[in-house]
Amino acid sequence: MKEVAITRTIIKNHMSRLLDRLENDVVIAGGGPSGLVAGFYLAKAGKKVTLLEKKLSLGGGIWGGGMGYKFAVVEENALPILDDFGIRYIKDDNMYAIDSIELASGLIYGAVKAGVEIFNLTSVEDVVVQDGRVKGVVINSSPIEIAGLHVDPITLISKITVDATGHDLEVVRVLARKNEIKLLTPTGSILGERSMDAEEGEKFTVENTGEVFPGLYVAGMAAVACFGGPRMGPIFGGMLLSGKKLAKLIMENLK
Ligand code: 48F
Repeated sequence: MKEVAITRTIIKNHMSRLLDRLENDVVIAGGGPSGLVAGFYLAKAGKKVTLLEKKLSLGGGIWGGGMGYKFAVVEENALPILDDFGIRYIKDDNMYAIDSIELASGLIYGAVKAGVEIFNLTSVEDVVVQDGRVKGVVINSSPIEIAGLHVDPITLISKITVDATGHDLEVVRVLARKNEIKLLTPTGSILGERSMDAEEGEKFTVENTGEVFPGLYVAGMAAVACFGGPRMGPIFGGMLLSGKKLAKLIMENLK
């Protein structure tokens, strides 16, 4: 029967992809701009990268531009990244405007084509910690999590784990809550996001992209929330540059 063939094809393909990703070079939590860009460059460099997104669709905060007006903005320093993805932009004043639909879909498609294995509807709810190091993620199905069902999670192992979960900083938060540890921040704790300052926020994001605990890195708004920087609204250059810097740092670490 055709119905059996359809179901078998779906289950077989999904399971073979998932089984291939039980051990990874890099696992990225969060499919916003910083996570997608980091995954793209790491996969292009030949690393085995798995990206987990808790929602149905990826792209994080890109889709709505600013207050639902569908344009995102970058400055000149982010253009080489857009060029690598083949995403178009329009020069406007000293800014570059990008249709947020093209930005989100272009980053997602670029990451997939580069070889990032993406699982949506998958929530990172905890990390694996052994010998003072993060060694992977604990995951569950988002619908199970949303329903609040008591169903145990499963784990994926990785040499490097990335928190790219945006403003909520979900991975670092659970690590800090459950373990008596000091983060590699100035106070050893999470410093929290500050109010808007677009210029400073962009710089801060890139500068603070990096390792926050052995085996665990932060990028994008997660880096801002972790290290106590200002938010920056719908300017996205810092997010893209953060993803690219993260890929470089991880490549050096994995050598
Ligand atoms: O929020 P998000 O787009 O993060 P980002 O890459 O970019 C921030 C900008 O979009 C914007 C901004 C620009 O100036 O301020 O906000 O830092 O994407 C984060 C993604 O992570 C997912 C979430 O659904 C979103 O798509 N996410 C959050 N928590 C989890 C998660 C989790 N526990 N497991 C998996 N995915």
